[in-house]
Parts: sequence; structure tokens; C-alpha cells
Amino acid sequence: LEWLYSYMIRLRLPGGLLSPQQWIGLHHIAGEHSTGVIKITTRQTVQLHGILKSSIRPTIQAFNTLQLDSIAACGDVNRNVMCSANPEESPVHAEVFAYADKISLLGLPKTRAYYEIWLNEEQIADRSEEDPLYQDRYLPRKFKIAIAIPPNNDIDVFTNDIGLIAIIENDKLLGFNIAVGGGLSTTHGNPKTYARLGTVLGFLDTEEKVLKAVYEILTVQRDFGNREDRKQARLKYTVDRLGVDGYRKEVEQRCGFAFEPERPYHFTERKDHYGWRKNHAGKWYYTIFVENGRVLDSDTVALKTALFEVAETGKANFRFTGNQNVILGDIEEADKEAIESILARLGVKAHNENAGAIRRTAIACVAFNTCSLALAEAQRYLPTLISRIEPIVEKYGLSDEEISLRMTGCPNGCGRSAASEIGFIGTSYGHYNLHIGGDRQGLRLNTKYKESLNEEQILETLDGLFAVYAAEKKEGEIFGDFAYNKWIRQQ
Ligand code: SRM
Ligand code: SF4
Repeated sequence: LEWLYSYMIRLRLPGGLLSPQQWIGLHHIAGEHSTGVIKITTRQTVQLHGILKSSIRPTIQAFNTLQLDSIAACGDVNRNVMCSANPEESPVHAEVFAYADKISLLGLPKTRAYYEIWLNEEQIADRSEEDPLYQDRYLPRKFKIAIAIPPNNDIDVFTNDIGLIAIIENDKLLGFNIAVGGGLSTTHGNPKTYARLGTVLGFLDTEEKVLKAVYEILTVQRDFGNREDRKQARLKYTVDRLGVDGYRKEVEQRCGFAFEPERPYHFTERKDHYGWRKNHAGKWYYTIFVENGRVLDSDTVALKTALFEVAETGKANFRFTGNQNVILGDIEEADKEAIESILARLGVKAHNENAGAIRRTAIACVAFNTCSLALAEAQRYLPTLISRIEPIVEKYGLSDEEISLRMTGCPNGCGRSAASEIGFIGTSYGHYNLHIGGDRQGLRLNTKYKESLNEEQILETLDGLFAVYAAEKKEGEIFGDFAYNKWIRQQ
């Protein structure tokens, strides 16, 4: 008799876009083979949990009929490529968005093993599978790429190994600034590990140059990354070992061209705009708040049913955001009312409108009960903790402040807790390090302020911090900046 193994599957979904037909398929696959919850991740894709070993092949085959795959969603390869999610925010969104797909293809392993193992493709035993990028050794560690369209840093561009920042002038895409060396994971008790935000190498204009540079940044990491110590293997450590100039020089040598100086850009926010928005072409977008990315029907909101009904109309695409939400997108004016009535009838509209500012900007990673690396709860606990924090912010008149608050069940940082104004990082069951002083746009990491707090201590500490903030903040000063100046800078 064998153990009853259960698995998680994550899709590769560059930029996080699904058609209504694909959503319908995903809904059925989730119901048939997994726990039923569709989990939107912090990298704009979805995961299904609780898939029994015998259901893996049928699940992958069903996804394949929807032209969806799970290739390189995990492993020491380039992962799901993120792209700014909100098409209503820029007339050149489609042009930038296309890069996510191109970069994803560029970083795909060439092996046919996935098709042979899961999709019954004929196995060619003696074929040597040439892979110029990964060769015979893949990368030293996972690798992440994201593309941002200023002024919204909704995909947290600087937390990625490679971050591309679209430079747009007069609604024309001029090219990208390219940053390297972002990554958030640390290990408790290992001082050699640290979170780092990316550093801009420079600007490139043509598509050919941008793709070549991305490719060669990958090959430099492949060749220079640390393969002895997995805790030192991410690109951020390679960049710091070679130096930013050293890394740039090596990339330029392989590319045969140089980076131009970085072009100016300005991030003013890092958030999703809930509710209806219209884009330059007159299409409508409705952004739904999905608490911690968990799509399911609850007592208060029939979100899963609503999304299924919307998909059945065939009138909206599904665009996942890096904040674990979903945008119903590309909706014609004539179809808006039909979508609106589904959202209103099933409680989605009210849920969206009633969520408080801290709750709707918060992120939590999966953690217990499926993540084997979890030290503490995250997505199962943060909603409750927020309900206990809300009366405190209310007491100090701070209820409308969109303070970014993120929680992870361990220091790996899947909910990007190191890049928030208030970060909780699990240390043991029921205990969290409290980090403060990050900014709201994703340009400054937070810093550890208190260690291993339990809930009572968390609430007491936040009460004290908010009291001072409410009393002393300057006009428009956000909590993260205030906290940085008041409690972190002098440390
Ligand atoms: Fe993550 C490992 C979940 C985004 C850093 N992450 C894991 C695993 C697979 C646990 C494991 O290895 O056994 C988690 C699965 C839990 C479960 O039960 O589902 C897991 N990571 C997630 C997701 C689902 C969190 C979420 O709630 O949305 C995110 C999936 C992203 C995706 O769609 O691909 C997720 N993980 C991230 C991010 C954020 C990001 O990429 O923007 C980070 C920090 C950024 C970074 O990479 O520096 C992140 N995950 C890690 C790490 C630490 C990597 C390192 O550099 O050391 C691990 C552990 C590892 O790789 O050894 C990890
Ligand atoms: Fe698991 Fe840690 Fe990632 Fe949370 S941060 S999902 S606990 S690995």
C-alpha cells in the first residue's frame, strides 16, 4: 500500500491572463481534482492544492486542452514572468505585456520531458536535448523576472532577479531600464543571507537588445552563480560578488553592445485600483479584492460562483495581479451592466466596497497547512489579525490609510513581507518578527523592529506605533516613511 500523497500544481501564466474559456476549464479542474480553492499567487498565476498522485496526469492533461501548462513554474529556471496587470493604466500596455510572453519563451527549458511524462508524447530515448541556455546544468537557483509600467509598481519590480521598467514618453514605448539583483529571502540565524532590491544596470531601446540582455543576464548567473551553497545561489549574491559594474561588464561583453545610462522614471504607487475603471480604448475593467488570493465561496461572498458566471458570459478576460487579486478585463460598454449585476447579486461588489484600507492592500503567503516550510500561519491567520488591528487604526483616525501590511509564515518572503510598511515574518507557531519602515512604492525594504511577538504583543506594539504616528505625522506622510525616520534610521 502506498502513502496517499497529495500535490500542488502551479501554472505558467506570463503576465497572468486567462480567457473566459480558460477560467471555466480551471473552475472545473479545481472542482474535480483539487481542494476546489483557486489560489491566485503573488506572481500572477494560480495554484491548485490537494491533487492526489493519481490525479496529476489527468489534471495536467486537462490544462493542456486549455493551452495551459505548468512548465518552469517551479525549479532552478526562469519562473512565471510578471507584468503590470492594469491595461487601463497605459495605452502601450499591450505592447509591454507582449514582452512577458516573449521573455517566458526565451527562458523555457527545451526539454520535451513534460510532454513525454504527462502528455503521452513519444519518448525518444537516445535524443540528446540541446539547450543553449540551461545546457546540462540549469541555473544555480530559481530565477524571477517582472516588467513594470510606471507610475504603478504593482508587480514589485525591484524584488525580482531581473526587473524591467518600461520607459514611455507621449504614449510611446522607448525601451526599458533593466535592473538586476532583487530577491527577498533570508534564513533565520544565517547573517550571510539578506533581502535586496534590484539595481538598475542601464537602459536599452530595441526589442532585440532587451531580449538579448535578459538572456545574457541569465547566462552570467548560470556561469557565475554559486553552486556550492544554495543559500548563496540567487542572482542577488552573484551581483554583490561580481559588483554591479562587474556584472554589467560581463553582460555587455556577451551581448556585444553596451547599456545606455538609466532613463528617469517615477513610481508613485504599488496597488490595485478596485472597482470599475475604463481604458484609453473605452474598454472596462473591474478589479476584485480577493483576500490572500483565495477564490472560493464563503458565507459572505460567492466569489467562485460569481467568477464562473462571469466567465460563462464570455464577456470578460481574467487578469491576475501581483497583489493576489483578479481584474475582469477588456469588457465592452454594452456588457458592463450584465457583469455588474452578477457581481452585485453574488456579494462581490459589497465585499469589494466594504473591505477596509489595510485589509484590501494586505498580502499573506500560503504557509500552513500546505507549505512544508512554514513556521507560522499566514493566509489562514492574517484576516483575523487584521480584524483585531482595524479597531486600533480606527481609534487613531487612520482607517483610510492604505498602509501596506504583509505576512509570511517564514523568512522566504513569498508574500514579499520584506518590501512592506509593516511586515510580519513567522519565527515559530504563533510568533512573528515585526518589520517596519519600508515604503509604499516598493523602493525601500523594511527593517526588523521586534522579534518573535505573539498576537498580544503585536497588537500592543502596533497600538504604540500608531499612537505616535497619528500624533506626529506630517501632512501626507505615510506610515512607512514616518516609521523609517522615527525608529529605523537611528538604529
Ligand atoms: Fe515562494 C518556496 C509559495 C512567491 C520565495 N513558495 C515556496 C513553496 C513552493 C514551498 C516549498 O518550496 O516547499 C511555497 C508553496 C506553498 C504552498 O503550499 O502552496 C511557496 N511563493 C509561494 C506563493 C504561492 C505565495 C503566495 O501565497 O502567493 C507564490 C507563488 C509565486 C508563483 O506564482 O510563482 C510565491 N516565493 C514567492 C516570492 C514573491 C515573488 O516572487 O514575487 C518569493 C520572494 C521573492 C524571491 O524569490 O526572493 C518567494 N518561495 C520563496 C523561497 C525563497 C527563495 C530563496 O531565494 O531562498 C522559497 C524556498 C526555496 O526556494 O527554497 C519558496
Ligand atoms: Fe511557505 Fe515560507 Fe513561502 Fe510562506 S513564505 S509560502 S511559509 S515558504
